[in-house]
Amino acid sequence: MRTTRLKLVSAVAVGALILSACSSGASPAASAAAGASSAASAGGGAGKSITLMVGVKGDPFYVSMQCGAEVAAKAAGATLNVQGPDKFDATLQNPMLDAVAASKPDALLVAPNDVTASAGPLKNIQAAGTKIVLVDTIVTDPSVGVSRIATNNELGGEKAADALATLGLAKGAKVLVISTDPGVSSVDARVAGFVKKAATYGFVLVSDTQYSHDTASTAASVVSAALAKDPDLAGVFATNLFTAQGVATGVKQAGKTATTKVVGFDAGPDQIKQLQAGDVQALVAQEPYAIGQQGVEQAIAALTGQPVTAAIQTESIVVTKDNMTDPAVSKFIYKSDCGS
Ligand code: T6T
Repeated sequence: MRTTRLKLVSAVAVGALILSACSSGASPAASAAAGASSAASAGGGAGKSITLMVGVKGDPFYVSMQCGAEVAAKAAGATLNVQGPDKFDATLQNPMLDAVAASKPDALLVAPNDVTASAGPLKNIQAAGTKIVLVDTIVTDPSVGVSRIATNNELGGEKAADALATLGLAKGAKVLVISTDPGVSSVDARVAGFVKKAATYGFVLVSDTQYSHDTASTAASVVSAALAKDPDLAGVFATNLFTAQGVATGVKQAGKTATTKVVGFDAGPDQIKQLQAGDVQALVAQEPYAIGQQGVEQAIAALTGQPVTAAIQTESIVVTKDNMTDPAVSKFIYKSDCGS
């Protein structure tokens, strides 16, 4: 089962929340809402302009999302323009969103950088008639977006705690969470899920959540300071790609790889190399390609009067050195470009 979705079929039953589980084989798009996928694949988006505003440029998670969005846009006959800030930072993304408002695309797929700070620019864009689909991250204001598509991040955080338990951490084991920044919906939910599940195992958090600002070198410094303070730190949960890469590097540099287990989120090519090398023990991989593909399909559905799915939750899977070559798992590994 790859995609679980919460459906709000707005056209016929506003307010009716339907929980359903769908399974798909080869293509995540196959499990998209029927109206959305048929409108998109039949060229139903011919002539429509779509902008994808990613959370940050050059991140393999968003590269994979772009690849999925490109395929869906091409199938629909729509144009896709991709943009993103150099850092995951609302003060950089918001001016770009203001520029999108001026260009008035038919639809905007966006991964907002902050649950509150991103809301104003998005409301302006929406008020001008652009259909917004939130992909990966959200804003707190529920009025923004016709559809929201993201990993079940809280469940992903729980899986990270489960992975540490599988790696042998038991009651009393000291653990630390290193995230990016507070106010990012995706990673905040992962932290919440992890903390909740870690408590059920009796893990002991050595401090409040620490922050990397989405920078690997900062994550490495944070974990090395934590190891200096708590040399018996048994596990670290790093909530996203660059944080996980930096934590694995920091633990290795401290000579603690044998005793401090690292579980990260995401599955970029460099993370997979770290997994192979034994510098990180498990990764919770998402489905960014599916998020991009379904994002375009929902946008086109909204633009063509088809039923729109208000909330779609995509899957995650725990990748380890042992299972990473299994095709059912390796298909979750992210792309560094759309040709790979
Ligand atoms: O983990 C992803 C994404 O889901 C999150 O919102 C931000 O960080 C990533 O892009 C990975 O770097």
